[in-house]
Amino acid sequence: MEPAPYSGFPWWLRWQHFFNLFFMMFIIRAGVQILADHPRLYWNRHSTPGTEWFRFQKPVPTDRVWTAKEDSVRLPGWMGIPGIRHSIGLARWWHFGFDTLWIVNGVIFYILLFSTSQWQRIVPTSWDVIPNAVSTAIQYLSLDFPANEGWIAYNGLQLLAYFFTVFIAAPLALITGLMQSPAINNRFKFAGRILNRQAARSIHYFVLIWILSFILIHTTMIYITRFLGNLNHITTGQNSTSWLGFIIYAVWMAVIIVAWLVASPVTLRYPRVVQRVGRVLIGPLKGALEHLDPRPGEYTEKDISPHLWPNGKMPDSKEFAALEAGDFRDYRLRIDGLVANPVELSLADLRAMPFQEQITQHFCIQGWSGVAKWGGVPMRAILDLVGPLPEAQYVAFYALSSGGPDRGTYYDVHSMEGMRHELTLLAYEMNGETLSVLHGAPLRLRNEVEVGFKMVKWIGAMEFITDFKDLGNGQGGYNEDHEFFGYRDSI
Ligand SMILES: Nc1nc2c(c(=O)[nH]1)N[C@H]1C(S)=C(S)[C@@H](COP(=O)(O)O)O[C@H]1N2
Ligand SMILES: [Mo]
Repeated sequence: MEPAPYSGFPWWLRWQHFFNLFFMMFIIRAGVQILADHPRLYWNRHSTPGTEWFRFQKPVPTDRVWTAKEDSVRLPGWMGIPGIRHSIGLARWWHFGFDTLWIVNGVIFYILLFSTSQWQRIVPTSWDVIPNAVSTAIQYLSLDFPANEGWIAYNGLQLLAYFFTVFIAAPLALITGLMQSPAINNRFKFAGRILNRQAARSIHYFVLIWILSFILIHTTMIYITRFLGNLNHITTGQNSTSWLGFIIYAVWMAVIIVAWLVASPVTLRYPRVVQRVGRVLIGPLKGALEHLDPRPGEYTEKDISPHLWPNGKMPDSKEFAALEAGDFRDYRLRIDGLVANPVELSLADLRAMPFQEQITQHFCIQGWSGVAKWGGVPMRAILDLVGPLPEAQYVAFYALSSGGPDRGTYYDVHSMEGMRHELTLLAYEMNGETLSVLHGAPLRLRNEVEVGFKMVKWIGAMEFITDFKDLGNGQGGYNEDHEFFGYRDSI
């Protein structure tokens, strides 16, 4: 074969190939960890148990309450990052942080590819590629391997595989990743209806399967066709069979293996550091995009999900049991802090206030979603009643339940802007009926510009504050303190 202008592998391509592999390893591990937090895939927006087309968890039990947190699966630490159960908070920092690096690497790769002749290696320029690929496939299947001409040009099958991976699978991973984000999925109304969050999760998973198959076949072919030659192409950039290629390859693999082995233990030892690094890498971009744009009337009765996954740690105190036994007649919502008029309100007081009903989509950080109708007191009416002082910047919601074993009260902090939103409610009804304890009775928050974990259920008190540094560990909520979630995590 005549050497083409793009024969050989320039230095930038060799280094980018290494970085690509390095980033992908951790993106994949953290991604599988994220999937394990809700180990079910659906095509419908409702995440209805029983309608999943894939799961690696037993069917949802019907004889007992089964929360989304209980459904989370534990992965071994060598596989997921960091491996322990329900560690999506930390896995997300890894996944998104490395995504950023991977995308920067990818964009540079695209630019260099097209500003040199290298693109001709992996972009088919004639339909001949199809018959060529078919005949190569037949050769492979009959174990009569075609000569490895990889230095000069790829055969039809390689061409198609590389083209699909670089120009279809990689962009699809990005698009379906973004469309899983509550903020983005909710903002692009029309696109979000077609590529709903669950469909985006499912396609994202197919991309994973493609990439894993590609890595497996690609690596196998490296080993069984002219091993040293292949290694030299991608390491030394020489068309030779020198052992130097093998040595560089071995060093690269050693770097990856060491990083692989330390990733989970280091994450568990220094979780805040992982969070900080992740925030440096993705934080500003993430912050800029973290805006849901829920509209009244966006969903109608027929959109209501047959089942909304319950979540959270149920209240288990004697006091709560007593309140529940008395149908919450003795329940009082305490509202104080930086307000002109602190109050204590009974359910009857709340029911006497203005009533608002809305049908909205709920997004849990774990990956599930669902639509429900909520009824209760608009937060604007509460603001009018208590009169927040000008210093009030945030509202802390405290639950009548703990967040986890011995770690204190579940709470979360919201901005005043969120409180003034027309869809922010203190809900005591769900789908036209009195709210059940499972979903937060006597009173739960609906702040539709936020994701699930911020919507405190079983609310005991609301406090208007200037800053949340002094509450809990100072991160703005129970999950922010203990699960390393971001203050807003709607991406
Ligand atoms: N008090 C309290 N509120 C909570 C939680 C919790 O653990 N405790 N979990 C949150 C999470 S993670 C989600 S997704 C929603 C779930 O609401 P649902 O059970 O009505 O679906 O409640 C939120 N509110
Ligand atoms: Mo959640």
